[in-house]
Amino acid sequence: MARHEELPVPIYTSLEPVYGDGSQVEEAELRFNHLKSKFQEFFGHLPDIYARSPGRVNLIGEHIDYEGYSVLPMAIRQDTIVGIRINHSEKILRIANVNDKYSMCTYPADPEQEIDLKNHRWGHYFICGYKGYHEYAKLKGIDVGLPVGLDIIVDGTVPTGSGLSSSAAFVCSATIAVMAAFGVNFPKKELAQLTCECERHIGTQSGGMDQAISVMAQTGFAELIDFNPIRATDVQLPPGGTFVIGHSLAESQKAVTAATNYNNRVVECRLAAIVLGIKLGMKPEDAIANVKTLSDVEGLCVSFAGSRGSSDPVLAVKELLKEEPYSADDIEKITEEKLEVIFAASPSSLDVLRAAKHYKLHQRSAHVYSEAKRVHAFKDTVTSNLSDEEMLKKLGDLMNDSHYSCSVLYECSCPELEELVKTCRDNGALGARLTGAGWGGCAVALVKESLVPQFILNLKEQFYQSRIDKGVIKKTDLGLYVFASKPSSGAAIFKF
Ligand code: NG1
Ligand code: MG
Repeated sequence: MARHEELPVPIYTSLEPVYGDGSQVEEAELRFNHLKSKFQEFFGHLPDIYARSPGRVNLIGEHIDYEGYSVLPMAIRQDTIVGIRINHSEKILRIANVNDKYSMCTYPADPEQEIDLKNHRWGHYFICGYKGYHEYAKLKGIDVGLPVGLDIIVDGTVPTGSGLSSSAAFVCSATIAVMAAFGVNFPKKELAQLTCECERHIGTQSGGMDQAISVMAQTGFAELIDFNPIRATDVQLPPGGTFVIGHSLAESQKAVTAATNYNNRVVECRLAAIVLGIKLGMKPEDAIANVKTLSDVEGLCVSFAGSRGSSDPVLAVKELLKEEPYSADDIEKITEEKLEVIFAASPSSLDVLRAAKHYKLHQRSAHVYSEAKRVHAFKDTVTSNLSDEEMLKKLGDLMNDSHYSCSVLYECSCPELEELVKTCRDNGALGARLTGAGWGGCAVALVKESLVPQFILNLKEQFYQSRIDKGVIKKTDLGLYVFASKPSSGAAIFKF
């Protein structure tokens, strides 16, 4: 039997396979009806076809996908639905949203168009998928014909800027909708790769975790996602534990702040990898040409550690990289090349260099190597024969260690997340950590199933009530900001 990632995106004629048969399917029916009537209102007819793709919560493995390391997310039920119809009358992409907050965006029906990154608009995420589909179709020799107009509507329920990957849910559903509108379907693992690449048109140098889980998730399982090539392995979570997601209510605007946070870390990791490579015997020009990620020099670090009786690459980091931040000058003495030359091919990295004061190579690489290990420890714990009780405790400890590393070594937390994580732990969470890119957004806590209702009540009282009082959120919206989550299913196409 083919692994499920080799299969194309499933096409359904009813909502049940994705939304089950309980209240969720009723909710989905309402959403689809609303979406259809809005589409009718905007465009005067109904969509031809629909695509949906979910958000995700990352359980462990933060900021390591772009360094080539495996991560362990699960899909959540919140998703983005895109309704689409080819419109031969005008060569325009008209992108509407069911939410009035997002006014209609129009773009030329031109797959070659550049995205205007200086003027951020919500419709840009659709264009990522539109361009991505065409680039990939071209690569596969599929005749896409002359550009045609598309009428599009979007309905997203993944809170934005929350670390739950609203962006990937949008880009994946957009790509799949365009693909489906043109009557094409690709294997899920190819889609995971292509959506990862096309989301980079928005200017973040993302790894592939979010798109991979959004496209390939299976109901009831978290997935261990490997890269190069992309693979997904089902991970059955232990009974008795539930993941509760809570929003810190600090919004992380990753597309806007990339140069000083997300892309900055990608650049720091690359520099750390090059410097480690050189210190471990590579010629500077070879390291610059060939070392892209910390995983590229892990072998060298492990050999070095081996010479000291260990197998931990962090040992090489500790001995070879100073803890004080590096200046550009410090690094250029080692690389014998200007940083601007090393990153000449990447405009978004050049933005990072312009904004950076210094580079914390020791801390960033210590995080990446240790976090990569924790992902495997998490997976091994789940498949071990520990008792449920012991297993949950161990998983919680790993999540706590991951948070510490994100917060102290990677510095991608923020005061609101720290407060929320602490509140979770004070109320009996076995472990709690920030999830997603950080700098705002959500935390995820592992909680004993029997304690979940009380746990959520306590969070409401101790974390959210003061924010309701200050008018940051409405009491009636609380359910959007704190909820328990089960692993949900991946992308799907609907044709009714
Ligand atoms: P979010 O939480 O969606 O901003 C980002 C990256 C991931 C991964 C995590 C950190 C994108 C689309 N996603 O996620 O690839 O690197 O941060 O683990 O940029
Ligand atoms: Mg995102």
